[in-house]
Amino acid sequence: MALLPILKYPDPRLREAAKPVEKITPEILELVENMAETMYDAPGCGLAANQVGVPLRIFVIDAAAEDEPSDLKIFINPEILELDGVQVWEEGCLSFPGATEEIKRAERVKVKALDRDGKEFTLEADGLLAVAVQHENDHLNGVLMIDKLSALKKRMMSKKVEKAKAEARA
Ligand code: K1U
Ligand code: ZN
Repeated sequence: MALLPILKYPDPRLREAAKPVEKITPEILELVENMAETMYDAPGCGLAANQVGVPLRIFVIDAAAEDEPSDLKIFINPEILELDGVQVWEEGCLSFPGATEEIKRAERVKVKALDRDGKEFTLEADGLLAVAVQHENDHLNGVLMIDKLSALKKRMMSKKVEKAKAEARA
């Protein structure tokens, strides 16, 4: 297993829409394992393949609370089927180090995807898991949380990211 470098805003590769996985090969399974390891190491509760420079429609999520056992979910070729209600969550993003913002999203989501065995499943989620599914699915479409902010908050977020990147380099 290996840790993968996470692309940081404004890397243009974060804006490219990811392509469907045609076949679940051993290389895809190795990528999924490395993505999970990278997510836990960051730490984060989600990671999309294009955040590690692989433009394929894959994301991983573990939205288990700290006092619960881990619950890794793998989504290959996910499709959001239903969105319902509204919730506001203080979101972070591993591609925006040092910045969080309140983002409005659907309260409940129904999503279908393939698991690591290529078997289709449907998941209905609310709370943090619903937020994470929407956040990661946005990544696969090249959409970032900064796109959902006012012009003023966009500028503030960009500055926070540049500061965090400079601190990480120092
Ligand atoms: O996609 C990403 O950049 C990961 C991101 C996903 C996310 C999930 C839920 C709400 C908003 C965003 C994160 O994991 S942000 C960091 C985070 O949620 C976290 C940080 C430390 C410990 C546990 C979770
Ligand atoms: Zn993100």
